[in-house]
Amino acid sequence: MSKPLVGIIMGSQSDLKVMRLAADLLEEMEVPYEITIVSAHRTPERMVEYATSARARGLKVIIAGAGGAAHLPGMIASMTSLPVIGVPIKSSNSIDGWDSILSILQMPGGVPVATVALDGSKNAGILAAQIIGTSDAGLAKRLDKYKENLKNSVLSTAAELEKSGLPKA
Ligand code: RP5
Repeated sequence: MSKPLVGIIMGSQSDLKVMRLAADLLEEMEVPYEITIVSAHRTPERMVEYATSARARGLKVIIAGAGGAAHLPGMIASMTSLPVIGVPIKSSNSIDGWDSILSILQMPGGVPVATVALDGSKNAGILAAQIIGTSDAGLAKRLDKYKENLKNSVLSTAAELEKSGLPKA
């Protein structure tokens, strides 16, 4: 197994059902990744260690997911110059998900977190692959194919709808 290029971390095991979609995408795109739990509030020392060792360990991008008072992505971004993609999660301690979104999105100037949609970890996986794909021609080809498949899927659904009309309710 090649050395991981993407680190996927999340605040709790309860985030895994969402965050595994990023891992699935990276597997599909053949991008080596690692995945673990790092909590900003429950394991702060582990968070510092993860962020400060990430570049030296060979990671190129970090995907960090958290819910509620979602400090993990921003705190990781404060300690590394690797790109950090934040995934807001609608968790058991979320009011309605906006708390997670705004905690990750509203970073101060100088410390960006590329924030995807609520529970949007699949897009986080795609974005991470696209970042790695800027210097990997084979991966860029696989990503182009992925987008081509998205287009073809919409076109064939549209053609089917136009031919058969509304499906029975
Ligand atoms: C956050 O609190 C985690 O990222 C998770 O989304 C949320 C709830 O965690 P658990 O109480 O389910 O462990 O830090």
